[in-house]
Amino acid sequence: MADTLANLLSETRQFPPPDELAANANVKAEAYDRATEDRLGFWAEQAKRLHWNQEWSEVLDWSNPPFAKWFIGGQLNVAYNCVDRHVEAGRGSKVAIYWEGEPAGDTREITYADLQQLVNQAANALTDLGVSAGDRVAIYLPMIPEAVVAMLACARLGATHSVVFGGFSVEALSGRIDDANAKVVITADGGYRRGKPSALKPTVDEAAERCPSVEKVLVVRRTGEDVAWTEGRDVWWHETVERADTAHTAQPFDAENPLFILYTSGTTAKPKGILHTSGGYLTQASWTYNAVFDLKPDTDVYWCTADIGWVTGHSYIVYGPLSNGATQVIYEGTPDTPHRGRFWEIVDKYKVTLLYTAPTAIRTFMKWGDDIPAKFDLSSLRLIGSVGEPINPEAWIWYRKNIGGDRTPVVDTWWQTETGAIMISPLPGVTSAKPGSAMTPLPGISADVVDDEAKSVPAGGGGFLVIREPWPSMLRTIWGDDQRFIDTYWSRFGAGAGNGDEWIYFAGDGAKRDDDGHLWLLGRVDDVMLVSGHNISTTEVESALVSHPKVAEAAVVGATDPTTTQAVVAFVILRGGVDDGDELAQELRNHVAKTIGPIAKPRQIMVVPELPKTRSGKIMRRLLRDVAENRSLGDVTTLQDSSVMDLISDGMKTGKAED
Ligand code: 6R9
Repeated sequence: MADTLANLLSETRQFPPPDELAANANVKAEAYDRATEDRLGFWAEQAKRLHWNQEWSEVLDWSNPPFAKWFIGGQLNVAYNCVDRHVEAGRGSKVAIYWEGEPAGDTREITYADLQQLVNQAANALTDLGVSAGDRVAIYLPMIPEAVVAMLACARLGATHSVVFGGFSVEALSGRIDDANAKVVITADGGYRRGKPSALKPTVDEAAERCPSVEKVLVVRRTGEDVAWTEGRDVWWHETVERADTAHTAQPFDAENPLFILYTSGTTAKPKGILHTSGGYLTQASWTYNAVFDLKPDTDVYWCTADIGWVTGHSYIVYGPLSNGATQVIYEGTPDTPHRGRFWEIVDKYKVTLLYTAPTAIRTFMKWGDDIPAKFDLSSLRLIGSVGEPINPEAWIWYRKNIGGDRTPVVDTWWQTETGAIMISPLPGVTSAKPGSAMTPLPGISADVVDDEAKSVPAGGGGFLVIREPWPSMLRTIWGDDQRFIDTYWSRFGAGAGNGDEWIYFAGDGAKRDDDGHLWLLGRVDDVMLVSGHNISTTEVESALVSHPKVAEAAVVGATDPTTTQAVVAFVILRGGVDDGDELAQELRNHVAKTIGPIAKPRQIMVVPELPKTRSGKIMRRLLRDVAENRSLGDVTTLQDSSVMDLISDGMKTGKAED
């Protein structure tokens, strides 16, 4: 990418916070000034929202960059902070989790007192299985309460959990177990997906055979289907955890004690084990949850639709909400089971007030049609959030209007597995949000958009998104590979690149700063297209396509082109009820030219039924590039549904999509 990124799309709509929300907001505008004046003091103040057994002596140790330590000498127990302290404060009978299984009527209600007992039992059972502080435990479970319990039980013992998406292959699972040298794997016989039981245990059995570190496999009975059993290694959850003592005393651990490893899929062969520790991580996960979702613990019902195997599930299902004593919904299944209104039925049923989901889901709902959410009462919602990808302005507007009743703020939250918690987002009681913009860094976060030489780009400019100062929930390293940590995140700019003494974090996203100084995320810089000497972000062309009334979703890639270096190739999914007529491709090409300029006009447009996505819903553009350049497909192990690629390649071969 050259020093700037073309700034093509302009957006003038803006939505101020509702008066009542602004008046009662947990975090007000003054927080920005306070954090700017004294960043470390600001974070120390947020850390005090937690219970510490031993206070820290120093907020940040940045003497050995890029290896940070936060809250030096401080001691706490993460699980105690998420569970016990609420019970001790008299809130034991408050519901922590309304769990909704995929099969109709399969529900559980778990109070904070219940959760405390469950976590204590699991901690006792894990201790019996030989787990102690510092050990790694792999968790490969469906979206059932035991997943939350297992994570908290590890945290309680000072052990490190590594959650792997239920649904990843033997290859992916064994690679992750092996890399972390996990001693115990916690799994289930299976889970429910699209109305059918889907087995998990056979994958674990095969993976465990390849992983000599695995001593025990703890199995939750969820579907009741038959499973193979290895005596001496396998134990049932209901025969151990559910029979264990419900009392357990939590020990305090050092603020820098490892809390979890989470593998990012990445594009290269070997996944990166992102390491997060305890005190700083919990401080930022907890404070951002309170600030960005404006949680009122006595009245709010929160629902995050992410899977627990994604960082969003870690920070905004487990650690953020529970450390704040929230009441939340957890749903096991898919949005279309047994019907396409399932999400809205759940919002209506539990009177959800705060909803957090992903652009990929929002665009799917757009595709399914406005009439589906319209059938349900969504008036309980007071704030809705988005995470995972840039949200196209039109999808943002659709979300606000059809889900938020044209009333609720929308918070578009930018962050990464590596950042641990939200970094750039509106504050719902302060910010007048623009559709498609994550707006400004949160108080205490120093994000910037820079050119090739790490100089801030002026208003109206585009470039690389970087973070200039360490933050509490930052990754501490890549598990077992400090050098790769330095090479991957710290060697593009600043001291790590041999320029000056400022350590600058760069994790691969492009962004632009608009005339008001607000930030717009433009996707991964690896995806930026070079067309006739212009750097064009895939996000902007996709947003232009989605702004056409017939398009629900679009994925754009740059394919090698003999005359323009790269040419824009677009894959589009149409909105419900729209016909794929002969004129459509030309109409869409013209629409892009009109919205953002002729330079971005796609060479080719393909109408497709689905797009290749990772399990967290991110479009795998790499595979689309393979298709667009007629190559055989690269690594597909993290693909959600491999049959979509056949559909797309077939369409490409028939040439149907060419205009
Ligand atoms: C939380 C999560 C991180 C990457 C990140 C960026 C993209 C996430 C975004 C967003 C634009 C947002 N991303 N949120 N892009 N706007 N609000 O998604 O973590 O799975 O590690 O992905 O996702 O490209 O770099 P992770």
